[in-house]
Amino acid sequence: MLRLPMLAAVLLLSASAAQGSFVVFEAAGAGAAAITSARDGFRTAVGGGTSAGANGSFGGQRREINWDGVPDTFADSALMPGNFFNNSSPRGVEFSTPGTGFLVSANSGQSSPVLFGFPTEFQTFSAQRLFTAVGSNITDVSFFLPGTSVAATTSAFGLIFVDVETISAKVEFFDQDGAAIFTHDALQAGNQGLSFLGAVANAGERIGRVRITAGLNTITSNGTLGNPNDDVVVMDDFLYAEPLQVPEPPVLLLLGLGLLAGWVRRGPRRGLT
Ligand SMILES: [Ca+2]
Ligand SMILES: [Ca+2]
Ligand SMILES: [Ca+2]
Repeated sequence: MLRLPMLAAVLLLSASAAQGSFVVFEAAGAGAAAITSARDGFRTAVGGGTSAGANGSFGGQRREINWDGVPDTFADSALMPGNFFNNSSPRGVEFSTPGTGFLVSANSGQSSPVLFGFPTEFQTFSAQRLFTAVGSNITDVSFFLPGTSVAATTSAFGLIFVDVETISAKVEFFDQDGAAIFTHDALQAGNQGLSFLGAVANAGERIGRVRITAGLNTITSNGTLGNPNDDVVVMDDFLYAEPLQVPEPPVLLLLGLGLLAGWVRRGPRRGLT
């Protein structure tokens, strides 16, 4: 009599595992103090030391990007190449967008105004630079074995949004086959506020791509929005677990598939006549 309920329970467990199972860390408020403990909780869950080593690696468990070390030559008004943080500074991520590129905000003293030209809308979590896609609210993050073109996955991703004033910012995770495994909206922080949103896999899920939606508006250039009405949102620090190589199929399995393919082409062996 127990078999059917047990089977149902097993099926339910399988279904929830297929949806992905992530621990969420989130907070929002007027300034850095409001989100630091959520950021620190995410850091602790991922692991790693307290100060970054070479290429932003925290003991091989975590990497972070705060944009602040991007050189002036790749900052506003110049675009930052989408592969900067895999080629120039090998942290194992590359960015793409349906827009026209990526902008890292200017430091004071550069010819472009700081904070993308919106000093009453934005602030930094880590001074001085912020990050945005240009002409789009979408940033896709793909993972690589740092410094190579070898596809990788991660187990955790988090970031800081700036100026989330409506339900207008979110992250979506996809596995290495492109299946959606997680989505979560960022908390609202009010004008010029900061929102932290991070999620850590707790059942072995691997993230092959992260899609970040930052606001309903876009930045088209310093001081210029896509439209005068919708909520504009930009980004500061990215944090993620060390990208690891996607495992190759086992050699024996490949060998078996090769033999099977040969058998299908030739048909079963019928002797030597
Ligand atoms: Ca920064
Ligand atoms: Ca605002
Ligand atoms: Ca806003």
